[in-house]
Amino acid sequence: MNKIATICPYCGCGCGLYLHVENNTIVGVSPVRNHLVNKGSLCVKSWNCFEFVHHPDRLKYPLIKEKNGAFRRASWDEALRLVAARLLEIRKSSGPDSISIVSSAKSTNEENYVMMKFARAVIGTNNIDHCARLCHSSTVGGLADSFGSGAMTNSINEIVHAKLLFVIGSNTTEQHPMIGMHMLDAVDRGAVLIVADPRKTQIAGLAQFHLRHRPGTDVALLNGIMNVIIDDRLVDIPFVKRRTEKFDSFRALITKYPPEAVERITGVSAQDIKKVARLYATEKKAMLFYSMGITQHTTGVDNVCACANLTMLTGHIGLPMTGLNPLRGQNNVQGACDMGALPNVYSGYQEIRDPKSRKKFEMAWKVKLPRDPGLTLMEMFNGVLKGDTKALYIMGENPAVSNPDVTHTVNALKKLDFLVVQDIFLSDTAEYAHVVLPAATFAEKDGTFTNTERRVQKISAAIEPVGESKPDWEIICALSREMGYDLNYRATHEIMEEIALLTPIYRGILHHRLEGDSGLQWPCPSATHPGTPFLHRKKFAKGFGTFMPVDYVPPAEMPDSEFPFILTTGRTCFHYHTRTMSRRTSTLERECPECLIEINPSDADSLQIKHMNVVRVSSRRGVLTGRVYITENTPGGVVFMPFHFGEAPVNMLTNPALDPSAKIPEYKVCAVRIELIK
Ligand SMILES: Nc1nc2c(c(=O)[nH]1)N[C@H]1C(S)=C(S)[C@@H](COP(=O)(O)OP(=O)(O)OC[C@H]3O[C@@H](n4cnc5c(=O)[nH]c(N)nc54)[C@H](O)[C@@H]3O)O[C@H]1N2
Ligand SMILES: Nc1nc2c(c(=O)[nH]1)N[C@H]1C(S)=C(S)[C@@H](COP(=O)(O)OP(=O)(O)OC[C@H]3O[C@@H](n4cnc5c(=O)[nH]c(N)nc54)[C@H](O)[C@@H]3O)O[C@H]1N2
Ligand code: SF4
Ligand SMILES: [Mo]
Repeated sequence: MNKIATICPYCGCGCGLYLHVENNTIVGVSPVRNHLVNKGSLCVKSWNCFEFVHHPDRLKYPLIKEKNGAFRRASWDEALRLVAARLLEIRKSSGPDSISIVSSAKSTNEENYVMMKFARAVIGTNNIDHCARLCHSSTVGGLADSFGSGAMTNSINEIVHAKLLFVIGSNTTEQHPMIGMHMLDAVDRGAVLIVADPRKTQIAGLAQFHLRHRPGTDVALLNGIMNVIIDDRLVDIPFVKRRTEKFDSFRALITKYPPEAVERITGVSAQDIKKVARLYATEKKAMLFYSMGITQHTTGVDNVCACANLTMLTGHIGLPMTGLNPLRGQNNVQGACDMGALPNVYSGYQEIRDPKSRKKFEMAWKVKLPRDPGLTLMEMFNGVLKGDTKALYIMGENPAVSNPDVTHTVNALKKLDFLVVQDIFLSDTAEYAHVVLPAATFAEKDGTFTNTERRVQKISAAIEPVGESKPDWEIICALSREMGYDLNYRATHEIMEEIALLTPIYRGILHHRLEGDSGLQWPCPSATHPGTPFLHRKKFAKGFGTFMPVDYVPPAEMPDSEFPFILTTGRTCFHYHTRTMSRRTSTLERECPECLIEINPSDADSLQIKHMNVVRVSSRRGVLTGRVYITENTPGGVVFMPFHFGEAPVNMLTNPALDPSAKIPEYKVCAVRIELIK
């Protein structure tokens, strides 16, 4: 049996594992013992991460849709020729910006780089985006304004040495289990754990303080905490003076948020706000963590800026065991952003609007590049319905289940002149495609993933690609050549060499430096640089850190007499997103076979609903049915549903209202009605 060291394909923790291979078949998994993140452990998804790889449903050859709507098997030659011809035709008749590209946070850095080069150099459009838009675009935007860099500031292996952990809007032990493990180790060593979450998650149950605020009231809560810190003279004045700007206007705004007023907005007692403020401000080794509870709001950027303000006010940034730590979701969502699979930047966040950057990429790629930022993910689908977007190329994403208000998305998918889906399975989205291209999984390819703490790690092929599937980068290169642009690499290390050459934060990151158990954390500006465990050490990436005064604004859609409940959506620990992989994994499916609607006992009582009764949930956008799970973990007035299940598509209900600058949808709050089905 061979043991191949690689990285888990699920979440952004980036755990190291071995795939055990016999006769080109993966027969088992085991953790890398010395890995800095998982230290010899794995979570349940990862222990079972080889089952989907060999699942009979894997796409094994290209498919072309026939006139009668059925797919037929095609050769690679035929499929690529068709895709190239259709894309060239559409570009000729409607211009390059009538084509949009969705890249993938499940694919490698090398593949995302190749995809963004394909969009910009081959198609000639900046219309490229990916699921980070639905996830941490508020972080990328908000932290660019506050600090100048939108990434997790500190490292996972610092957590155990911290003395205080403040976790806001992150269900860490379920969604980032191995980071959760470090947090619980810290608590065992005496660290104080504070959790702010409307739901009583597992980690909230383990916290000394659980602030159970109303969904969408984070700005008020954080402003209230900062009001106490200023009032009690707990501000780190030397830090604020030396390292930050615009403190005065910020302080003026914070006076509007005394804890008693904040109690009325959030439902958290003034007493608790004061206690938490004092604890956080006075402990030097205090780390702040957040995730989707902060970002997925129409005020996502404001929420992120409020978190950044708190770290600057207390000087809890730029040192080990401090910082502002957005937990990135997908295995390679950090990398997909780093590689410029975004409409406004090339790799390494180099602005396309900056003539110097554009010139550099034009010289390297030997083509003229488009100047204006492209469409964001939701704008692409709106563009289809408006008639501006004619073709979509979707690699490794399943918007027919994951977008908000999916009815709108599905209408757009149906209306497209041409849809290509490149996936490992025939996903819900792929059903609408004109051409489906079979991609190889993480276990069948080489390259790198960048985890949430900016750690770039090597993945290695354990087996040959299943059927005729190919690694994403090979497919895109072959398609480019078919379209007349010579995109050609012999292996993924050559792609990384090009990335390093053009991307200052990745300059020293080359495959041969990533052997071993720890990879390299960017920024890594030279071939001898050891990587950067924490950011903003002596100065912020943008020079001074900026206090951004942000006021509390309620969510876009609040409950009323017609739709009296707040629906908040998210995840469970046994399933992953649109379930393409986790439902094809018997252990995970066994543990969580159906979508349950979580409701508080008092609400269930008043609606005369019993445990496991079937209810109808409706919002202004759609209706679904499902069984209820009565639990105190969900607060009164709020129902919770995971978005994993195509059978109970919660995104038929969610509100597509967007944060005005980050364009992230408000997945965490919309108004619904619940009715018992007799
Ligand atoms: N098992 C599993 N793991 C995953 C994933 C998965 O699908 N399954 N997905 C990965 C991805 S891409 C991501 S982005 C991460 C997401 O990881 P998380 O962000 O931890 O997961 P979510 O369930 O989306 O939401 C987090 C928490 O926000 C809380 N919340 C809801 N509304 C509010 C609010 O207004 N304020 C605050 N403060 N909190 C609120 C919810 O109660 C929930 O506990 O998980 C990653 N890991
Ligand atoms: N209601 C609600 N909706 C949400 C959220 C929420 O909290 N609530 N969260 C949002 C967030 S944070 C996220 S990140 C998105 C996720 O949304 P998506 O990215 O659309 O969801 P996934 O199911 O992860 O889709 C990944 C696809 O890639 C395929 N795949 C896996 N590996 C590979 C590969 O190597 N190559 C290729 N080509 N394909 C591959 C999988 O089969 C799958 O179809 O969902 C968002 N939607
Ligand atoms: S914590 Fe995340 S990266 Fe680690 S094993 Fe679990 S799913 Fe994989
Ligand atoms: Mo995500």
